[in-house]
Amino acid sequence: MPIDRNPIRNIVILTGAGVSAESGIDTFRDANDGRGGLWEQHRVEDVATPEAFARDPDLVLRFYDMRREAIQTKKPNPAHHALARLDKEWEGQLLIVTQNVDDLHERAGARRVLHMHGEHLNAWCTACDVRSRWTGTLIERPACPRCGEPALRPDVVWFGEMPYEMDRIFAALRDADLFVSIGTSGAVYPAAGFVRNANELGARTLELNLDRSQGSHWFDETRLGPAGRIVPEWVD
Ligand code: BV8
Repeated sequence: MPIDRNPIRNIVILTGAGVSAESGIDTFRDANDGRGGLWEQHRVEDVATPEAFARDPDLVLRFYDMRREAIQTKKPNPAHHALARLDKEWEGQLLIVTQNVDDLHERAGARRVLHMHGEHLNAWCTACDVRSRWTGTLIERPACPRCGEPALRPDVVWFGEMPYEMDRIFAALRDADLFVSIGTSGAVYPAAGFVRNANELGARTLELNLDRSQGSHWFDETRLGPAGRIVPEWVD
């Protein structure tokens, strides 16, 4: 059943790895496929940290080079396209806050997108602190396009680092009449806590997910199924 559009003016949508799963991008923690968020037998939480980068930069750069290359062969799925349609049509405030570092929301045509955990297709120079679009690899320590130093790291928020644009996210939550969470396990904070902020601020809360998440009990409503089907059903 589509959104009840009358009392809703302002929407915040949080997406996680599950919205890109049907595009062929692995999720992090799907226990039901037995991987449990492993990469080369490393837990993501152990690779996606500044400490891991300091300890074994080649391992971390290889992890991101492999994923940066992989996403460029993937395409948006019906969930991304439905959210892009909603973004285009919605006259009130709308913000897609994504934990994902792929660019599939944008490639589907969404414009009001905020990458709170950074973007695979950017590199961040630790020498001059400038971020540049980067589709190549980093393992060979290429020169920063701005300062020329071989000091580029993935522009991705690691565990223990502050997610991007938190002020903008909380401002959107304060205005929201509806908070929708799509394809996230509710395992990682502060994103996993947004539903509680939304509840306290008086918004209605809806979860669209393949399985119940760690935060399902905080939502007014949970609809289960693949995002490629249940997101267009919700939007259209
Ligand atoms: C911070 C970038 C503070 C890297 C990522 C104890 C308690 C509470 C918090 C903490 C704690 N100990 C430590 C913390 C903080 C920590 C945290 O939350 N840790 C967890 C593990 C407990 N958080 C942080 O460190 C954050 N920073 O807190 O900073 C601070 C304060 C002051 C100063 C400095 C700092 C930073 C967190 C960001 C980490 N970076 N990503 C990368 O991508 O490589 S997190 C990583 O997990 C990804 O971004 C991912 O998006 C995110 C969340 O995962 P999900 O997107 O939910 O994906 P997941 O696989 O888990 O779930 C997929 C879901 O989809 C499932 O539910 C599945 O059912 C569903 N699904 C699957 N297929 C489909 C589907 N749904 C629909 N359709 C389908 N087809």
